[in-house]
Amino acid sequence: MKDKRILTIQDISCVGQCSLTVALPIISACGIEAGILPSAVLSTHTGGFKGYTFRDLSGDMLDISNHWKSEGIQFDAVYTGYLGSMDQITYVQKIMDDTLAPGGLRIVDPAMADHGRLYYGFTEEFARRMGDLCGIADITLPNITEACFMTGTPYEEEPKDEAYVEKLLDKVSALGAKCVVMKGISYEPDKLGVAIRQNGKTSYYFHEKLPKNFHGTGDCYASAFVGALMQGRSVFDAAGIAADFTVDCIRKTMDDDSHWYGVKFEKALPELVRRVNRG
Ligand code: PXL
Repeated sequence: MKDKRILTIQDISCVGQCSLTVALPIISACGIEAGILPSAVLSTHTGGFKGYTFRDLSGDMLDISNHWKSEGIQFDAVYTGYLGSMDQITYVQKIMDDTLAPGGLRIVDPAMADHGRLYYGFTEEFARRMGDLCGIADITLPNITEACFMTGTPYEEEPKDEAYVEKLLDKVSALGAKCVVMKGISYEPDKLGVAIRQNGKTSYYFHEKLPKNFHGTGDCYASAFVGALMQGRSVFDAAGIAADFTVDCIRKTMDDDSHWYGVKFEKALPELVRRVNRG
């Protein structure tokens, strides 16, 4: 049997438990080979550390993928996360065209914003450009904030109103994305969930809402989703497995106040592996 191989393109934040330092171990733990294309190297992520270093690797991205092309290396999916510039978005579009195997999936997590605000260094123009990348995606995984920025929609924290969520899903779908997995939906006080828009229909997966938020949970979510999907789970099942994994990551972290910068996803991997391999 030919096993699946994916490529993930995002930065390396050396410390901080996000982007490639979580994507690679999580996808590998799911039993899927992961090639990586680091778009930048930072000493830490940008959310709460001061004075971090930033080495832009944009200039290497096409050289790396051209080498793969010359070697005939292809991937069953390309999954993108945090990207540092609009040029990188352009390069990613070409790298997807050049390296995807026939039928390969474009999976775009527009990791750039949360809780109504863009991450440090991003502009509204960048957000609209990210909307173009989501527009060519087979599956995109925005949170509510990212969906709002990409579609020019006023932001509502944890919208209670189903009509608002449906409208937002319509707008992200109108960008061109074939399937949208939107995170951060809450219609009841102690439940949080994801809305999945596929083939014009919306389904929901709800889970317990924990009282704390952490950096990097979007990356844990997207990585577990990719791992489960590439192991043959449906989009709906993968969205649920990824949600439960992310809740478990938060639960295993929230009592340790010294661990403010990310989640202890390592502790939640054994259960993820069991779930992904169960039938
Ligand atoms: O988790 C998203 C992320 C990835 N990479 C970098 C970040 C962040 C979030 O702040 O700063 C560099």
